[in-house]
Amino acid sequence: MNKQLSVIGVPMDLGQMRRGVDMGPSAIRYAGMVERLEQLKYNIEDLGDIEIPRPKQNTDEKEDNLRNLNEIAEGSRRLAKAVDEVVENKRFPLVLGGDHSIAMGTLAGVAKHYENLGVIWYDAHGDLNTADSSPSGNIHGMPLAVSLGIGHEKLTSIHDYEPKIKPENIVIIGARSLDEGERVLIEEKGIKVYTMHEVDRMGMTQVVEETVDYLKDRTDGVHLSLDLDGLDPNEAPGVGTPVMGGLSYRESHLAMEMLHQSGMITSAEFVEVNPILDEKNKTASVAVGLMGSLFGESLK
Ligand code: B3U
Ligand code: MN
Ligand code: MN
Repeated sequence: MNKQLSVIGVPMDLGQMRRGVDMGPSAIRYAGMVERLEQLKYNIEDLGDIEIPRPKQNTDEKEDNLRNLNEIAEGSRRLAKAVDEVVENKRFPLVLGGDHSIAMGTLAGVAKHYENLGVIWYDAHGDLNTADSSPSGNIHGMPLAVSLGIGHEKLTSIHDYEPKIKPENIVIIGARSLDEGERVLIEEKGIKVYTMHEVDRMGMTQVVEETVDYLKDRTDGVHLSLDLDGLDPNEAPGVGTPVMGGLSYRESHLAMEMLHQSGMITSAEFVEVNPILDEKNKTASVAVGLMGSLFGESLK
C-alpha cells in the first residue's frame, strides 16, 4: 500500500437533512486518526478541510428534487481538484466526510487517473437514486448513480468529464435499504451487490474474497467508499439514516484487514459520521479503528 497519505476533510451536510455531519472530519481527527496511522509508519499530511459554500436561502427549497444542488456541485468541484492533485503527487487520498454526496467529488478527482477504477461501496444504501427516483431529494442518496453518469448534468459533469466509473467495476457490500429505482438500475446495469442476505449466508470472508477476485483483473485501482451506516446502528449510532440489521464491528474489521492484504486499495473515504447523533464519539472511533485495519494494523 502507498505509505504516503494525504488527508482531506469535507465538512459537507447539504446532501441530507440532519445537521451535524459537517463536524464528521473533526470528530474523526479527534478520535486519534493521525496518531493511529503514524504508528503504522505512514507519512501523513493533513490538507485540512475543503470550504463548502453555504446555501443562499431556505434549505427546504429543492431545485428539481435536488436539495442544495448548486452548493453541492461547487463543493464537489473543489474536492475533486484537491483529490486530483493528491493522486497526481503519487499520494494516497484519504477523504473524511461529511455526508456521502462528497463521493461525487472524490471519485471525480481519483477516476481521472485510472482506465478502470474499481469501487467498493460499503453502505446500507445503494446511493443510486436520481432526482426522479429519489424519495427524499437528498443528494447523498445519489452519488453512485452520478458517478456512473446518471443524474443532473451539474453533478455528472463535475471536474469536466463523465462518466467517472463503469457499472461492472462496482461492488456494493452491506445493502439493506434499496429504493425501487435503485433496484431497477442495479438489474439493468448488472451491478454486483452483496446485500445483508448474502453476507449472512456466505460470511464476510467469502464476500471479500469474491470481491477481490472480481475486481483484481478488471481494475487498475480500487476506491473504498465506506459509509458508517453500513455498520449496525448499535455499533455505529452516529449516522443520519441508521438501518437496523447491519454489518458488525467484527465483520467490518475483517473486511478491512482482508482489503489491506489484497493490496488493491488506492484511495478511500469514510463518510456520514455525525457527532451530534453519536454516543461519546463512538462512531468516529469506529471509523478510526477501521482505518487502522485498512492500513495494516494486526496483532501478529
Ligand atoms: N435511499 C434513500 C435514503 C438514503 C440514501 N442514503 C442514505 N439514506 N444515507 C434516499 O433518500 O435516497
Ligand atoms: Mn451512503
Ligand atoms: Mn448509507
